[in-house]
This record gives sequence, C-alpha cells and structure tokens, in this order.
Amino acid sequence: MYRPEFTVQHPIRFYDKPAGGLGSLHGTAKALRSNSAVPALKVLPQLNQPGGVDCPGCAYPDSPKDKLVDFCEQGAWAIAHESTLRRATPAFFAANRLSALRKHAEWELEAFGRLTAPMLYDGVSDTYREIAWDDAFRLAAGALNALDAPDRAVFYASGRSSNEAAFPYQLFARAFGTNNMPDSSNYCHESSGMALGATLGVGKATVTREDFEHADAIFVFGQNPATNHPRMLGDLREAALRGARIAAFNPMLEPGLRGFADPQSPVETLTGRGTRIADEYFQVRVGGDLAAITGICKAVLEADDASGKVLDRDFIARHTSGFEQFAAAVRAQGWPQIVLDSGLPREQLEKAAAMYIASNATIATWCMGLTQHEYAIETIQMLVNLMLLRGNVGKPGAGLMPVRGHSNVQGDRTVGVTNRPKKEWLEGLERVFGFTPPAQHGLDAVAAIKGIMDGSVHAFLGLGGNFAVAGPDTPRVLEAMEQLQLTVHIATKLNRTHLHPGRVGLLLPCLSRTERDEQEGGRQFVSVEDTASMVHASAGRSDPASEKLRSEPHIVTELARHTLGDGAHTAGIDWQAMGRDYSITRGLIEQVAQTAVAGFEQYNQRITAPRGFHLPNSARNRDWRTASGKAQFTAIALPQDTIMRRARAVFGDEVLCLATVRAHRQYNTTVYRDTTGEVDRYRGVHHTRKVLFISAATMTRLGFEDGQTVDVHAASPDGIERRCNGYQLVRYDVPEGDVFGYFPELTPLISPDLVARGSLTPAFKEVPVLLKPAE
Ligand SMILES: Nc1nc2c(c(=O)[nH]1)N[C@H]1C(S)=C(S)[C@@H](COP(=O)(O)OP(=O)(O)OC[C@H]3O[C@@H](n4cnc5c(=O)[nH]c(N)nc54)[C@H](O)[C@@H]3O)O[C@H]1N2
Ligand SMILES: Nc1nc2c(c(=O)[nH]1)N[C@H]1C(S)=C(S)[C@@H](COP(=O)(O)OP(=O)(O)OC[C@H]3O[C@@H](n4cnc5c(=O)[nH]c(N)nc54)[C@H](O)[C@@H]3O)O[C@H]1N2
Ligand SMILES: [Mo]
Repeated sequence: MYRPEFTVQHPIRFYDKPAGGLGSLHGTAKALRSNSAVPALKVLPQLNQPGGVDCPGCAYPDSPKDKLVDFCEQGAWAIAHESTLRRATPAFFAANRLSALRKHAEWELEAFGRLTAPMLYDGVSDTYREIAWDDAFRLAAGALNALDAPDRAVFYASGRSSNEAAFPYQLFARAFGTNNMPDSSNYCHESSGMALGATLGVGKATVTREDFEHADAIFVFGQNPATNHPRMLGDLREAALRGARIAAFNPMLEPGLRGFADPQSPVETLTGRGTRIADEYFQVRVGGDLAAITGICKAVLEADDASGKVLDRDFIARHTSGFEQFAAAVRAQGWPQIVLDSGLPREQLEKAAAMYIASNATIATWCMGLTQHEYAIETIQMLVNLMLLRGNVGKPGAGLMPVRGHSNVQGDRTVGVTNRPKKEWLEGLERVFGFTPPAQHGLDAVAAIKGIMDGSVHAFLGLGGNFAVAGPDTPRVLEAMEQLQLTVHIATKLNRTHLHPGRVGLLLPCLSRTERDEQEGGRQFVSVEDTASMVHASAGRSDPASEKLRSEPHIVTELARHTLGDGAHTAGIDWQAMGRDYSITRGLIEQVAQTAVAGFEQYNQRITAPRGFHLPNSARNRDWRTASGKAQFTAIALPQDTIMRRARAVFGDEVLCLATVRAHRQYNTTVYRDTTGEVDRYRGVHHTRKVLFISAATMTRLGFEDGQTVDVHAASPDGIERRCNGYQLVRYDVPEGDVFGYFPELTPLISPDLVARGSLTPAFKEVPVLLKPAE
C-alpha cells in the first residue's frame, strides 16, 4: 500500500559514512521540521534526565553520569511524532468510513495525528462516533459481564505503559477471572526471559550500563543498535576508544555496526570520521547462531585441553551444575555440522573463541536476531554456557544483556503483566486484595490470535500496541476481530488494528508520556524500568493534545470499577484511589512485591531519587535461584528438525529463509514518512519499503537479477495461501539462501504455527518463502 512519491530505478544509495554523525543530527532536525517543532523542542532537553521524561523510544538504560544530552535521533522522532499538532478528531472520523481508512498506508494512519475523544464504532454508518467517557466505560463493562466465562476475554498490553497503568491492568484481568494477558514480550524477548530464568534463575540482564566501562570484550548478537538502540552505540564507542574488543554476529553486513561518529563529538561529526565499532564481524547465517556459539564453546574447550588455563575452574566448581554433560555434548558435535549450520568457517569461530579467551570480562548482548527463531531458547542457553565457561556472570564488566525494546516492557512484567504469573505474585495479590486470582496460565499472544480466529475468544482489550499488525497472519486476524463481542483499544494514535472493531468497538484516547497528568490527587508522575532494571520516574509537562484525554491509569481503573463494581469478591480493591493518586498504586505494588519481587521496599520514597533505584538481580550477585541452586549449564545437540529443513523437504531447495527487520524510519508497526524519501539510512534505502535484500549468489542460483520485481510466497505446509506482491530485489552482502525485508508489510507471510519452541514467540526471522517473477 506504500506509494513512493518518486519513481526510481534502484532504491539503494550505499552509505559509506559512519553511523551517527551529521546524518543523525540532520535526522533529528528533520524530525522536528516534519512535525511540531515547538512542543517537541520543549520536551527534548528533559529526555532521560533526572526529573524529566523517560524516552518512549527504547528500553536502553539512561546514562549513570550527568550528560547534557541523553537522547538520540530516534528518540527525537518518537517525541516529535507524539507531540504532533495534527489531530484525528470526531469530525475526522465522521468524514471517514472505516472501509475508506483501511485503504491507507501505515504511515498515513499514523500521520492523521493524535486521537482526541473517546469513540464508539457505529456499524450503520461504518464510522467511529464520539461517546461520553462514562458511557464508554459502561458499554465495555456490560459487554465484559455478558461473556459466558472470564476466559473469553484477553487483555493485551504493549510495553509502553507505566508501572502505574500496568499494575491495575493485571489486577483488573485477574479480579475479572483470567490470566489471558498476552503482551508484546510474547513477540519480543520472551525467549530471553525463559532461557535466562532456567539457567541463571532470573530472566533479566545481569549487567548495568556501568559495566560497559569495564568490559574487555563485548559480543553483540542479532542486533542493529544504530537504528534501534542508538544510545548503545555511544557506549560501544567509548568501550572501543579505551581498547575493548567488539564482535558482531549478524548475517547482514550492518553499516551501523562498523563505525560510529558520536553526534556529541564535534570532531567526529565534522570530519565524518567515526570510531570503529566492530573489530570482527561474523556473518553467521540466519538461524545459525546456535551452531556458531556451539563452535565457539568447542574451540574454548579445545584451547583449554591444550593449555589447561582457559576455563574458570573455580567458578565452574563453586557456582555451576551440568558442566560435564554440556562439555560432552559439545565435544560430540562434529565441526562439519557446526560449519554447515552456522555458515561460518572453523577458523572464524576459533578467532571468536580467541577473542573471548583473551578477555577477562566479557559482555554478551542480543536482540531480535536471536529471540525470534524456532530454537531461540536453546541459542540463548548456549550463550549462557559460553559465558559460564570463564565466569562471565556476576563480576564487573561482564554479563548477559538482552536489550529490550519497548521502554517499559520489562517493568510491565515485573508488576504482573504476563499470561504465566508466578505463584508468589498471585499469592501476593491474594494477601493484599483478599480474592483468589486464577492459577491456571492464560493465553499468550499467538494463542490469543488462534483463539480470535477459531471463535473461542470473544473480547479483546489492548493497553496500547497494534496487536494484529504486530503478529502473524495479520489479514486473517483482522477479519476475525470483527466477529468479537467487544474490542477496546487504549491508544494515542490510530492504527490498523483499530480499523477492525468488534460488535462493541471502543477507541479510548490516552495521554502520552510527555503530557502533564493532573488528577484529583494532584499532578502525577509514573515509573518505568529499563533493560538494566533501573526503576525511575517519568513526568510529562507538555499540554495534553486534547482536554478530553484521560491517563492510562485512569482509564484502566475506571474500566475495572465499572466492570467489577464493589462486588463482594473484590471489595478490597479501591480502583478510584489508584486512578486519583498513583502513589497509592506504588504502595500496593510494594505490598504485593514483598513476598514476590525483591527491591520494591519504600517504592514511593526511593522513586524520587534522581535516577531512581536498581532492582537487585540475584544472578549478578551469584545467587542462583534455579532448580539446582547453581548456574546451570545446558547440554544441547544441534537440531536436525528445523523450519527450513521441513519447508525444503516439501517445497524444494528454492525455499529461502526470510528475516523480517526494522528500517531506520519506523517504530515497530508505526512507519514514519520522511519527506526526503529516506527509508533506511544505513542500508541506503530510499523512497520504497518494498525491497528484499538478497545476495548475488542466491540471485544467480535462482535466475533473478538485481532490481527485478518479484512476488513473495510463503512456503507454508498448512495449505493457506500467503503472499506479498511486487518486491524489488536489492543485491546486498547477506548469506546465500537468506533474504531480508521489512515488517509489518511482510508479516502476512507468517503462519502462527512458526514459533520458538517453549517460548512460542513467532519465528519472525525464520520464514520459509519462495520468490516468483512478479505477475
Ligand atoms: N527506532 C526504533 N527503535 C526501536 C524499535 C523500532 O522499531 N524503531 N523497536 C524497539 C523494539 S520493540 C525492539 S524489540 C528492538 C529491536 O531491535 P533489533 O533486534 O535490533 O531489531 P531488528 O530490526 O528486528 O533487527 C534484528 C537484527 O538481527 C539481525 N538478524 C536477523 N536474523 C538473524 C539471525 O539469525 N542471527 C543473527 N545473529 N542476527 C540476525 C538483523 O540483520 C538485524 O540487524 O528495538 C527497539 N527500538
Ligand atoms: N514481522 C515481524 N513482526 C514483529 C517483529 C518483527 O521483528 N518482525 N517484532 C515484534 C516486536 S519485538 C514487538 S515488541 C511487537 C510490537 O507490538 P506492539 O507493541 O503491539 O506494536 P507497536 O507498533 O509498538 O504499537 C504501536 C501503537 O501503540 C499505540 N501507542 C503508542 N504510544 C502509546 C502510549 O503511550 N500509550 C498507549 N496506550 N498507546 C500508545 C499507538 O496507537 C500505536 O499505533 O511487534 C512484533 N512484530
Ligand atoms: Mo520488541
């Protein structure tokens, strides 16, 4: 649906400068020009500063040092678009039927601007119409209470909401009677949490931002920080400047990982000469990381056999369990299989091992390149194995760091948003609120999708997000959502999921994080937790986009109050108090956490500290809360049964492996329009998002040419036709057999049956496809 404004021969202009630098200063200026310069300019200086606003861009930790500027180009885009002067008003909705709005591209829906009033879908006119807040709450409550069982409802959450909104939201779902709480984590770092939980006893990063100052080596897996976590590049640059060695594992040669000019360094910015980031770049094949890390472990063991000085024997003996079985499994794995599955020659894996051995403190970071695969959990467990070999957990400058996406996705989980709540958490809720929450696990995101499609789910509530567009099988899920009894979306801006309302379809506009939040209890602030477990305050100051906006905590608590009333089983819950004064919510979180989550003591007092407080991480203190009471080595053999092998057995060797990734100008399902036509700066793409990155060798093998237009067909065995038409092939430095393209446009190719084992995260980076010349 994207319509480029210019026709171009070839969309690629190679980017030969370091990431950051003038390009990102220009990018920041463009963000401001493209939208509301004035409101955004007021916000930017407060971003990630003590007493200011937490950037809604990503979950990368704030600087522990005083920095005049601690935001990036991408944060500026997020803020500029949140503080846009454009408005999607009731008059706008009256003039536009949903059938017409559905024809718009993602960036156009976003560009209609901020929602201003609560809206209810009217099927006769096929439009959303304004409704009074109280009527909206009553309608939602009526539809929820009419369901034949609480498990007919799902309560989705995207990871942007504050702790003060997320906590009453999960309380609402459980008091209503269900653990059906899918969240964006199911689409994102679920595999990380499960792999770390099983091996280290805690599903979060064991490092803080300070550790980057002490690491000798940093290994970055499956991550494109120049686009998705630009502030991390600053830390990598500083590490590189003081001599730390950096290795990148990525099938795409990402220009942004090779060099970086710090926009805050005048010399680098003006000379255009940056600092080299990755000393070594390992172009593993898509899905090949498990084999690659196994190979590095094998080389480390072999080096120790020769010298006896490589392993941290003391650490292994005192702190770990399962070493012998793990080592035996790695020794039994032959090099030919490792080389074949990883796509990397043995010498390269030995080189990576040598880098690892030479370092006394190593950090391993990763993102979606590891988590969105069939064997994601095994891959991350193998990475844990590697780190345990030299005691790289729980010492300065070392550790494991899943780099989270949404700015409070980690905090939402900490305060109970999950379909698989811990027993201790539920006991805490029972102790504090006096009702028995459901114990049975609820639906995760993919199970919710399936339930919506098979008719067993009847109501959907979304605290932010773009549920159907962010997940597999988008067109079929959107269609099925129209059959629901109830859809409720709490949102700042319009997106495609909102355009498919249920019988009762509500669109409830909320304050954004940068806006002032006045309640009866006075001016409120909220709190969030970053990927390094720092919990800190965020206080918006801008004028609300409309006087009818309500805060997320207010909307959630009012929905709950109208639905559950003061009924006997929840008489202990004072919803209104939580909506009026968020310090009450923080006090309740502290009480529930007492026996469930360490570190929330005196929440209300400690949240006022300039940079907040750190939630203790047991693994960081070498306190292992695992089944064995030790850090756990895991014995894993390279799998024979894989998505790609299964697909090739049915459809032949022409099946390619598609990884769906983010472009520079997008935030997940929100695509930004850049008036200069820039789409993906560092990969050089302009004017169109309908490209597929492919190697020359793959094109030759299949008889395609650079620049040719193809249709992409999913090679899915379930017999459902899934295709995306009209993609231009772009020759790029990627492994043979792998192709890359952008989501959300390519998501319709993904079947909900392609998931990570155990975590059930969609295998967004491992989609079997066939290319055919465009029809
Ligand atoms: N500006 C901006 N910032 C964002 C976001 C955004 O959309 N825009 N999204 C936020 C969110 S929610 C998240 S989760 C993060 C996502 O941040 P990233 O994980 O960096 O995002 P992706 O674009 O999914 O990129 C994945 C990277 O993995 C590589 N990759 C693909 N397959 C494999 C593989 O099999 N092995 C390895 N080793 N690498 C592979 C790709 O080449 C790419 O470089 O960013 C967050 N920050
Ligand atoms: N093919 C493919 N699909 C993917 C991925 C991939 O790599 N490939 N990545 C996955 C990942 S990592 C993630 S995290 C998910 C993201 O999935 P989601 O979190 O569901 O999607 P977003 O695009 O982040 O949601 C954007 C919407 O959130 C709303 N919003 C924005 N700010 C606020 C706010 O402050 N409050 C409220 N209430 N609403 C707000 C706006 O309406 C906006 O349209 O997508 C996943 N989908
Ligand atoms: Mo994410």
